[in-house]
Amino acid sequence: MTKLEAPAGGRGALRGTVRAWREQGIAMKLVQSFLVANKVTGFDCPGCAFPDKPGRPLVDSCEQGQKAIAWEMTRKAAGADFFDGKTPADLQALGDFDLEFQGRLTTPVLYEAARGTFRAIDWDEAYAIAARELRALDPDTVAFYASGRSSNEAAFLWQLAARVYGSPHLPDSSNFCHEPSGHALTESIGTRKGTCTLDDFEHADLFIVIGQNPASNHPRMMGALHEAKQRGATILAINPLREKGFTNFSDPKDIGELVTNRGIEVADAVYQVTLGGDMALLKGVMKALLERERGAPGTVFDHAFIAAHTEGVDALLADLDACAWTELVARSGVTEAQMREIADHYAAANATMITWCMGLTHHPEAVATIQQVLNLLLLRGNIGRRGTGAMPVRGHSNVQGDRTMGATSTVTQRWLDNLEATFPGAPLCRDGGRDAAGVLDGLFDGHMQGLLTLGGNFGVAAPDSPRVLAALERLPFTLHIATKLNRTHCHPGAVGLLLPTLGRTDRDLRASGEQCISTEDSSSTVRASRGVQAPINERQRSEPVIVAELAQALGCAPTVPWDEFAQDYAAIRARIERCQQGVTDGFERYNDRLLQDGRFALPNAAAERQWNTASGKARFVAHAFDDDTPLARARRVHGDAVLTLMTMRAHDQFNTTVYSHDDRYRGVAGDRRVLFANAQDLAARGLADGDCVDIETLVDDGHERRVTAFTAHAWDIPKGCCAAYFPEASSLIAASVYSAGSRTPLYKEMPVRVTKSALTSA
Ligand SMILES: Nc1nc2c(c(=O)[nH]1)N[C@H]1C(S)=C(S)[C@@H](COP(=O)(O)OP(=O)(O)OC[C@H]3O[C@@H](n4cnc5c(=O)[nH]c(N)nc54)[C@H](O)[C@@H]3O)O[C@H]1N2
Ligand SMILES: Nc1nc2c(c(=O)[nH]1)N[C@H]1C(S)=C(S)[C@@H](COP(=O)(O)OP(=O)(O)OC[C@H]3O[C@@H](n4cnc5c(=O)[nH]c(N)nc54)[C@H](O)[C@@H]3O)O[C@H]1N2
Ligand SMILES: [Mo]
Repeated sequence: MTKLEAPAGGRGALRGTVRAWREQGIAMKLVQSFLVANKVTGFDCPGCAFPDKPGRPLVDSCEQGQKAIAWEMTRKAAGADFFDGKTPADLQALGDFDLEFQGRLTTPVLYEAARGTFRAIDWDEAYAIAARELRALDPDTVAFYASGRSSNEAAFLWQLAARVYGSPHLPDSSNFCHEPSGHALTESIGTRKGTCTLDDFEHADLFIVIGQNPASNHPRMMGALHEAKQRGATILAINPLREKGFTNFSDPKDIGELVTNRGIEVADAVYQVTLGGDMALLKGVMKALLERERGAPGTVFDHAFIAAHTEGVDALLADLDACAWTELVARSGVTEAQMREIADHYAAANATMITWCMGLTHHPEAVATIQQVLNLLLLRGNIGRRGTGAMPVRGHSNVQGDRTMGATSTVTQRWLDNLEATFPGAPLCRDGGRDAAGVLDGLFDGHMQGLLTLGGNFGVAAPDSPRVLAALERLPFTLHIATKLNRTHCHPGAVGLLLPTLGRTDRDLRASGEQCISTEDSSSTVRASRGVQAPINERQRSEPVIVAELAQALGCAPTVPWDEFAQDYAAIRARIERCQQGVTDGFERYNDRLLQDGRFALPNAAAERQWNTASGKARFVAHAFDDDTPLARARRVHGDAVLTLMTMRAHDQFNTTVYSHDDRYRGVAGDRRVLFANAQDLAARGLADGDCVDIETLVDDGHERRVTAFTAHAWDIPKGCCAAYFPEASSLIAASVYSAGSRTPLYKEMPVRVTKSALTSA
């Protein structure tokens, strides 16, 4: 069926790009930005964190990147005229799309509950108010959230400012995202980061893409897969949905496909696993491999690698022996034959890469499941060889770099020692801090008193969004540094500041000249990024400048050269280099290499087969199934009434930023309040395609969660599973249940009940 339709990518992607620019009122920027996005001389695309290829001719950003760029480069502005006299209720009345559509923020804005309205103020007043409010609070009640859009330089200053102020609470968007990947990788192979580079994409002969929709969320990865497919590689997708990028994709860079408007089937097969069924599926694949190995010893497992480099294989094999096929089939929703087929492909491949994204991380057993991915790779020595490896494909363009810069609640003692040595005389909070889940607890129980954010949309991205937004209004103080207005900003504390920042695409001129910042992608390449467009308004300041000036106004650490940092970001990088000694290898001559070559790669020990685990070996980690997940508990109480809900992205959004109400690749237009469900599940509830439904969460924690008037779509999704878009369905996600070990919200495994609505869909 899909063959006759326009492919994903291709002409549609080019049309989408042109439309994105036109909507922002920008003519002819297209060509220029295509030329400079992700080029050595230009800026790092503010979209996803997939690595870019230096020296690639002409086009190396994608439709989705171009949307993110156009959205940021808009000449529309929300300034004093827009804010003065408005109440929070006025702003809350606007939809998410309309809030951001106001354009770029251009002036500091203050909200005071005593007045009840917002008003534009100048920077000095903003810093003075921030300093006054922060001094009045106990630092232990203040959190500093970072989204992954900022730069290494801003993230470094952010964590430094928090710690000298006295707060260790540095929640970040990673807590909502790839947190379980970091946990699993660290325990299993001694690195927090993925082991693959673009070179591996060019040399793998099997790709297993799990829980990821790259056509919408990492289109440059689709380009890499498309190339791999054309040179004969096998690509397997494990996903409850037959995402269109897998079944029919045309690379917009392929002129032939563009002319014919024909795509290719990029994936050789899509295995439609049930939501949360991946651990069982991966165990099934390994069980099949074990059986093959026993039938013909030495032909499947890489015994030399296992003996020299790993520990724990016996416990894993014992676990596989103990699992019955019937159980693995029931839990995964795929057949034994399908699991054996994946095993056959895997055994036949010389070099395998496995990539994954939120389909694995937003689940209760996320860490355990990702460790099965690593177990599978280790069995055939598929880490540390060309064309092999484990790749958690990161979300935000600099989410990995923010972590490398210590902007997170858990850092090593060595990092804190280095900070102290680099900034003698600066008082530094060395306590362990709250992650996002800890901050949410503190917001609900009244412990937290202040929230500062460096980008992001905390109150909407978090689980239980309505409760979080209400809790933010109860805080004495909130401060947000942002490019555009979003819903979190509409719920200020008693005193609320909104500070307008430059983005990636904006030229950044300081006393020492034009500045560059740096970012780190999913393959640990650090690159320079320079804006190309004059800022829309001279009042906007860059993130490093805002954070440095804020910290200076606060006056906690006069020995830190905040002013120097604000004038010359090379001075920040010089300190970063010192602080990375013994923490992250590869930052030597940070400034020189960045300026000379535009980029450099950080080494990855596991990719060199050096395992920074306690034993010095890579570890096979066996896990039993957990039968006490929120889903299992709901099933025990509500039986077949329970469906498993995942919240996911449409093609036309970047996280909480919604570009349009269409999802071109899923054939949905003009409506985001939709529920994708299996036709049999709908029928069992007396429902049919097109019906108007209500959805209610079945987590027994004393809170009711319900959305109404969603339109049901009968969909090709495994029985028992359903899907809706985030943020429209975000209020259904409970902030009382998290994934084991990493405390990531269960955005893709909420037990829900679906019923006919008394209302009619919009
Ligand atoms: N254009 C664009 N690009 C983006 C983003 C964006 O919003 N827009 N967001 C960025 C960010 S921060 C991130 S983290 C990434 C997100 O990138 P993705 O992880 O691709 O995004 P989601 O829409 O959350 O999609 C999850 C995918 O996992 C599948 N899935 C869900 N549950 C399961 C499961 O239990 N098992 C398996 N095997 N599959 C499952 C879903 O069907 C879907 O295909 O993209 C980044 N890039
Ligand atoms: N239900 C549900 N919820 C989810 C998810 C899900 O799949 N389902 N996914 C989760 C994931 S993977 C993630 S990563 C989080 C994302 O959570 P966040 O990172 O908190 O949210 P974003 O929507 O990416 O933030 C968008 C805002 O960032 C600001 N911004 C954009 N660019 C810049 C910049 O350069 N500088 C600054 N200072 N601000 C900027 C703009 O004001 C914009 O409105 O959401 C999580 N929430
Ligand atoms: Mo993410």
